Amino acid sequence: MFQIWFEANYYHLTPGSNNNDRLSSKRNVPRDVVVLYQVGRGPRAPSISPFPLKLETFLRMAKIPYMNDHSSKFSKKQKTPWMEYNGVAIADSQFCIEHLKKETGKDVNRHLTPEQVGVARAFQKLTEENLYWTMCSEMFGADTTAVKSVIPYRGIKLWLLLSFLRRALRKEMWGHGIGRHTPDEIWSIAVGDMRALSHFIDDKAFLFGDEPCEADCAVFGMLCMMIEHMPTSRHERLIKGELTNLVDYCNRMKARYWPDWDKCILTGKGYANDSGKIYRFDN
Ligand SMILES: N[C@@H](CCC(=O)N[C@@H](CS)C(=O)NCC(=O)O)C(=O)O
Repeated sequence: MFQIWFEANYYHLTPGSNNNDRLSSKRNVPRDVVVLYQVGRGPRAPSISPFPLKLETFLRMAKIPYMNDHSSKFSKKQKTPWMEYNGVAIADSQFCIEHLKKETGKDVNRHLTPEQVGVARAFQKLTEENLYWTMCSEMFGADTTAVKSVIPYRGIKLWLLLSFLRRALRKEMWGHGIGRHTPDEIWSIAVGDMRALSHFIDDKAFLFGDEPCEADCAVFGMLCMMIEHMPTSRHERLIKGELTNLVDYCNRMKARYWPDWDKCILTGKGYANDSGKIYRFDN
């Protein structure tokens, strides 16, 4: 979440009226292969942001071939991630998923009842539109240990970046509304959300039993940030200390969709920059 805004604002954003202006290259992308534009890999999880990790996990779950573009180029909405599919650019992880479902006919929610689809959406929104902001507040609050553990800079560069991100984040959190609460109130929201997830998952393998669904991608992406990229934070301590079924849940998702996890994280054994490598999970 840091490098992102910095790079977006200082290096990569160019005015453009539609996403297609942003399609990077004349490179040959085979038909039906997604190009996933995201920031570089993270030190302990395959992304430093929950949303690219959600989308990449969905591509694996739905067995849609893809390649990454780690150039950190942002979408026309000035966010990451976004994707290119058969020459069309789509911004926002969820709109990417909706577009791919329509184009490919793949549905990873087939096994859910309409009631479960409703509950899945509610938990996804709790995670992405509420819990996420409590994480931003925690990372850019008084204790910056977590954010420093993922920023690759030191000294003045680190200070400048942190100051810039803090200012940008404060504005966004105020606009969202969460930034108008006290730190204790924000923490109480975070605890309520994390406990709700933990209670709902309980001892199930995934959100709705033995078969994962689309919302699992979003929940997994967010929980991985707390577990891997927020060291010493209250979020990490609560999950690892008390809500340990959430750690087990992430480990199951990892085992199922990320057998190459170590190769996709900067500190992993065998890490390799995979920009342009085509992933196929169709067997
Ligand atoms: N709804 C979007 C959210 C994406 C998002 O918020 N990405 C963050 C990175 S964690 C971002 O790009 N923030 C830049 C900004 O808000 O300026 C999605 O699902 O793709």
